[in-house]
Amino acid sequence: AMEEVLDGYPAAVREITEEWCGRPVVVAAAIVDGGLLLAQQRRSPARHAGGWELPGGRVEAGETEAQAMVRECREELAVDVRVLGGFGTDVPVSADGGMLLRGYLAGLRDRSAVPRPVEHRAVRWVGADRLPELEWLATDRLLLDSMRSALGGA
Ligand code: 9L3
Ligand code: MG
Repeated sequence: AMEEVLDGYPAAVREITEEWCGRPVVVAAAIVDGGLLLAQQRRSPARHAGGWELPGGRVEAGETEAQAMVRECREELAVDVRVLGGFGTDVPVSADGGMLLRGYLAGLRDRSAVPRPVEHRAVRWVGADRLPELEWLATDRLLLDSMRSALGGA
């Protein structure tokens, strides 16, 4: 589909677009509830252990990004989320074969559900003032301003 969209564009534009827009996507959920954002702490792989991130993972074949987000949040947190909108900008995940991290704003379907760290070391609800204190993965740290905005800050 992308080839058709790019038909007629100069070769340089096609190359750059395929290089960047054709990358596999890792979705990340900015789950917001009651003025707090959900962060989770990784236990693996070793280079990410202890780092904090937004929940999510790779989009699998035949899946939409929204479907991937719902699946990942079930797997990682054992809760159902709904996609509420876009979030931030794409961030390259350079260490992993040129994937792109793409965030979506999300909410809990059942607000009384309690997210559990199924695969992770810890899960925490964080207010805007405490966001910078966490040791975010480098990719997710680039989304700090967007996290603050999602919590209603400036
Ligand atoms: N990643 C970075 N920040 C995130 C997520 C969900 C993922 N918020 C990076 C870590 C891995 C890659 O993307 O290098 C794939 O993620 P996962 O499938 O290991 O969660
Ligand atoms: Mg994951």
